[in-house]
Amino acid sequence: MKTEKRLLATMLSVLCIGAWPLTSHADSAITLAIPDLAAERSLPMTLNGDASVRDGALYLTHAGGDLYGSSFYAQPVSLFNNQSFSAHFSFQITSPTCTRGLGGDGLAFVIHSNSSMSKAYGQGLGYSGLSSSLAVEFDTFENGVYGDPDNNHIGINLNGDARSIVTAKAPFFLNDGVPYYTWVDYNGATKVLEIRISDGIARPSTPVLAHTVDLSGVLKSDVFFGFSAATGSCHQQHLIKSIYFHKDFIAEGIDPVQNEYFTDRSK
Ligand SMILES: [Ca+2]
Ligand SMILES: [Ca+2]
Repeated sequence: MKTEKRLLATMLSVLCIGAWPLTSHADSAITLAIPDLAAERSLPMTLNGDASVRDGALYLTHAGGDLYGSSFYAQPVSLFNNQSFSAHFSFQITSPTCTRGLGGDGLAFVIHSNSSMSKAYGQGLGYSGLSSSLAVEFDTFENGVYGDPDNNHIGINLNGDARSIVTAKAPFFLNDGVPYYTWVDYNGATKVLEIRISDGIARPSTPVLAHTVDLSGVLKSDVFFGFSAATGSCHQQHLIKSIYFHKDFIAEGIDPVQNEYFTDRSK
């Protein structure tokens, strides 16, 4: 009897000791964590169209006319929990070429379920025509034909349609060369998609855009996530500088300030 008790106690202590590193690991492991592209030797992302990696950033386009570029995480990811996800990234749009700070055309955070890419330049922002897709666009050029409210807005776009289902006025001039920090969070249980943006690295408490949308009929189970951008007659450079993505909803959002995330290699 004594031996059995001792054995049980030993087993319990082993289980408890084993639980600590597992809990800590789960807290900080996310699908992809790239805090600083300048520190990356090889990016686990595809490069399409004009996209390139140089000078410590992912350039979706350089400042040339009529270009498209996109970059997606090379492995398909399963959004197993009702399409829930949380993403955080920083971007910078520089060198707009038209008068009064106007530049074309903007960039988008994109999740899609396709094997081929969009080649849409100009107002198509590099995602137009992608079926089974969600795009959160940061649009710096007004195209009335697609219902753009102005030349500095954020929009939610489904299935490659460049006409947004909802837009919000951007609280900053998106192409003024300042790095902006963005959070995109989707809770598949409530179907609420929230977008936050800041000129600092602390996550704002209030979203700039929150919208209820059922992504279960939009995205398939396996998806690719990444970014696209395009230029037209007006152009500018579109840069991504950090990328975080998790294949489930994180209620407080991804917090690059307080947490040291690392990429989950167990997929
Ligand atoms: Ca536009
Ligand atoms: Ca738009």
